[in-house]
Amino acid sequence: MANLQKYQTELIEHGMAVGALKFGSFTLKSGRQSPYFFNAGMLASGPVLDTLASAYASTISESLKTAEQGSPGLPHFDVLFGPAYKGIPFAACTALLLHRDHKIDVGYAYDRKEAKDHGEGGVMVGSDVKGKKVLVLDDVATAGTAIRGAIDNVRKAGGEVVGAILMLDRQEIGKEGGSMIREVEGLVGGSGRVPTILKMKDLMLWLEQHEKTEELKEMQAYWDQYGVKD
Ligand code: OMP
Repeated sequence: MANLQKYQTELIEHGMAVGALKFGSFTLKSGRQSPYFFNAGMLASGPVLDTLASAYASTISESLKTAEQGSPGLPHFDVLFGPAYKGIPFAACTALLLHRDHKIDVGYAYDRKEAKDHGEGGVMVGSDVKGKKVLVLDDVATAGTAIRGAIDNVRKAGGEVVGAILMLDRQEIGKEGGSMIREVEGLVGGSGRVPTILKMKDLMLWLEQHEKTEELKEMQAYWDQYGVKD
């Protein structure tokens, strides 16, 4: 079985230490009863933001390299877009680390939840996305509603969405029975265009490696019922 990258293990363990990643019983937006929940809003200190943004930056950098070598991955982009609210600090910090640690220089942008009718006006803030290649950043995707909304907003502002980067792909089947990630990949240009730091299967691998048998059993049962088998 493949091993976890260092930045993946760090995000899992740091996420658990600050209470953002929990195992137990949680009701999701979809109504499903889940044995785990990752609340990215709790990744709210300098050190844990460092862990998260480093993981986003490494995942983006690896995916760009993969594409350069001719395999499915992210194409070159100009602007990293983080939707309000949580996406804003995450995109800003990731843009900074892409520059500092990976020598990848991009702008960053975000939107407002409510349009402003004075000053600069509009809903978009930061680097202009109009006519630019944009990578959309988001935290957790289950059915893909949040990430689809962010993609739409960038398009309305004239940006060309060339990919999306997620913190966690829960790898769940949607209402129509298909894979959410495949659908979102289809929206942004195809295979490899939606890299993720973590997938549900990575969390299961970590539980297995740490002999967390009870949690792993609950995760396996949930996977059997709702996991994407592709
Ligand atoms: P979708 O919009 O269906 O993809 O679900 C993403 C949203 O689910 C997130 O923005 C959260 O509001 C919520 N969520 C989490 O944050 N963490 C989880 O582990 C699971 C969910 C969820 O409710 O599915």
